[in-house]
Amino acid sequence: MRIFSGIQPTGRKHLGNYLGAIRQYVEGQHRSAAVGDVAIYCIVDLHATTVAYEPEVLRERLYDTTAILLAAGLEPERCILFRQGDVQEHTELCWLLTSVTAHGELNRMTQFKEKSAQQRELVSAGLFLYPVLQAADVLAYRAHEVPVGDDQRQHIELMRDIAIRFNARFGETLVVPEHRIPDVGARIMDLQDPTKKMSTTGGTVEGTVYVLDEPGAIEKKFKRAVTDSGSEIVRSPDKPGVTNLLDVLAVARDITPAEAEASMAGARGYGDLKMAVAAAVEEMLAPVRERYAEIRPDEGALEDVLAAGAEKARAIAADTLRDVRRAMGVGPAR
Ligand code: AQP
Repeated sequence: MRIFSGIQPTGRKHLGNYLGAIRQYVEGQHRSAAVGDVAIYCIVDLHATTVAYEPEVLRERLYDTTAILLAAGLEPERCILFRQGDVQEHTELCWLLTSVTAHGELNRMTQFKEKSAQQRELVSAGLFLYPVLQAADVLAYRAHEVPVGDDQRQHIELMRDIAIRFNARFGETLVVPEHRIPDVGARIMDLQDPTKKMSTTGGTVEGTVYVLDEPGAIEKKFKRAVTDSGSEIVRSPDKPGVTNLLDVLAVARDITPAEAEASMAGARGYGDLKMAVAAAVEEMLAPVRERYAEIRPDEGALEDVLAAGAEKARAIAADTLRDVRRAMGVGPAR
């Protein structure tokens, strides 16, 4: 069972990233190791260049994200953690896969539509090709499983279609991966607008809880969370605010949503729910924040982790690329 996932070096990772993806990464590294395989996690700096960015800031944010992942529990001895730009096979495979990707498919990607609408100066061709590079990331490692949040469902479907089409056209070469989207926590909503997902670029500042937020900030954001009419603390489609809070409470406490609901039976109102969620999230994130403070200053050590990870990743990806080139008739026959 080989697991692969990528995460953007946006630095300020939020609660959605943590519950939808990062916690799954930590669990996945143990599950993979238990069956003699390896989980591979990549910080996707090349993806981050598809929208407006500052080069110096990108490098800083990459270290921030690396430190967050290590602080959350990734162990470089148990998994492969590396920087996408260090393994050139990703970009080569991206190009090769464009030959089995339909232009119309890329045009239908909702993330492209949303992100291109946000760009002020340039909608880059890289943004359009983003899902193909993402497919290359996963397919280069012949991964079976991709832990992601719900917003990545469409991209995973596309990468499956790309792999299936490649195998049909050039012969069985690539593994068709499955997504792993958690039952609860796959779509954490913005606390100020619970009809929108918590997001790095599209959300509200007050409605976004960051992994590195101090306890006071976390409490303030939950206290001000937008809830719904009525006072019943139940999960229901017409109560998106309360449902979101109960989901966060459930995953933070490692209980089911039904148990989270039951635990609030004696609550006096939404205020009690907000305080309970804030406390559970603070407790969950405190150790991550503390470890981050220890790990982040040593950029040399972070570079060492990334370089060692890249070497291991390159060995696997180079093997796949050799097969892909051969199957496609690119380069010499042997
Ligand atoms: N709200 C969310 N709930 C659950 N999971 C989420 N993810 C993102 N938002 C939520 C999952 O986090 C992983 C990393 O996402 P990314 O690499 O795309 O990082 P990002 O760009 O900083 O995250 P955002 O918030 O998704 O950015 P925007 O909205 O600006 O594009 C992925 O597995 C994702 O599913």
